Amino acid sequence: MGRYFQPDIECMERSELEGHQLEKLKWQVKRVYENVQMYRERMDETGVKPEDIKTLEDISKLPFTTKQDLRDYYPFQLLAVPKRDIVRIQASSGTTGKQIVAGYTRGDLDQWSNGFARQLVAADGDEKSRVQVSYGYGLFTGGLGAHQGAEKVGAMVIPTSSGNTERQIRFMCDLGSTHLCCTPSYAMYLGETVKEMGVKNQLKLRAGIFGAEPWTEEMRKQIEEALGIRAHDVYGLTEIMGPGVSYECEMQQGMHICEDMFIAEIIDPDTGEVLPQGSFGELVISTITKEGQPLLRYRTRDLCTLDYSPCECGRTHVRMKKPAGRTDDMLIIRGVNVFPSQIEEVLLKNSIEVSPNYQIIVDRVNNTDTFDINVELSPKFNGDVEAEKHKLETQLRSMLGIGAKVHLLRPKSIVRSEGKAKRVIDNRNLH
Ligand code: DLL
Repeated sequence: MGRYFQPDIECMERSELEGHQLEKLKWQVKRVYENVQMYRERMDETGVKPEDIKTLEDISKLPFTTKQDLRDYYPFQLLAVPKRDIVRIQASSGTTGKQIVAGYTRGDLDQWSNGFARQLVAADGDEKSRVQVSYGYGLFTGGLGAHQGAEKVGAMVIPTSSGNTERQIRFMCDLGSTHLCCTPSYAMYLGETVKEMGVKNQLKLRAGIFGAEPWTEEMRKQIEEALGIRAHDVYGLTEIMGPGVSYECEMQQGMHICEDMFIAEIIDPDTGEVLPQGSFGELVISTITKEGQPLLRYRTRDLCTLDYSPCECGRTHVRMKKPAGRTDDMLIIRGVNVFPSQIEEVLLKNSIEVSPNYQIIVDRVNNTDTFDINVELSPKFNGDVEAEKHKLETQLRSMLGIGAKVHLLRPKSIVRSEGKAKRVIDNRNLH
């Protein structure tokens, strides 16, 4: 069953995989202790020496790394190699705060390419595939990450980058693109435009590789339907490695983490305590083979669970469930925790009446939080607007445990995204 890019690694016996992880972890801890001042100081403070890492469980003795550390030691102080060995810089700005950078060596780029290549092959890609990369190119890791991974497989890469949507679709038809790589929100927009242009029957697309933002199972169904493809989820982050840290196989039941390169843990985001297998919590990743800017126990802020049960595809690497959101995405509205993905789930269940184009607007009036959701009606809607609004408000209240005001807008009135969608407008800090 299935096709693999690196079967000897992707399907390695777990005992062998864990042996490899321990060996690499020891190697990495020694390197960062010797070469990165921040880690040496933190380990010295807690009295942990590289020799104290004797088993995989000993990883919990090591300090965490946070995004703030990447800001504090910006741009090059976390490098474990001389700067001349860095051949690429990628960066992410985040919506708030200073930007952070990640330096990659030639070896790091090679590993990253392998990660994405595993994804492409798991999505039925090979050297005959035509891979349209509609992630943005540049400091964002999406474009170049997908590009170099697809090249590694030997596919024909079509580097359209994001934007210019009608031209994207013309290329897709003219060049017979078989695989599409972009954010799920852009895939939705492309699907909508394909329909308007009436060219669905000219597409040769088979699969899509979508990530960089949370998306729901309902959204997957809509994208698969609109473009006539199988949609795979891919995960990554600038700090660790772009797309390909984990990737979804043909079973579409969670993303296999490249465990030969990373050790994953789930912790309680409040206490930092490591949680038992199967728990929901914050994903923490240690890069055990990365050369340029290795990170120990990096707190991703992404919330998910890890599934160690065997996957029918034959891959042995653990699967992460779709991240439900981020610790810093979570909105606290009138004291209640709200994740945008919960709202999306409700809207997508009502996809006959409304489209999944929405925006959440939070503000504060007279010391009370206001909570509004703008959502577009579907072009085919011809029911009673007031009744629809009431229905959505009731469903949202039961999902979230808090009331929101729904505003139903005309189709196409919310700006479409070509990269990561901006779903939340929180004006509370402006006051
Ligand atoms: O978004 C890397 C990437 C590019 C991944 C293309 C997949 C495809 P950053 O801009 O640094 O890097 O953002 C990383 O995006 O911590 C998650 O919160 C979120 N994210 C990435 N992939 C997924 C996914 C890229 N499949 C942050 N599902 C991460 C949910 C995702 N969230």
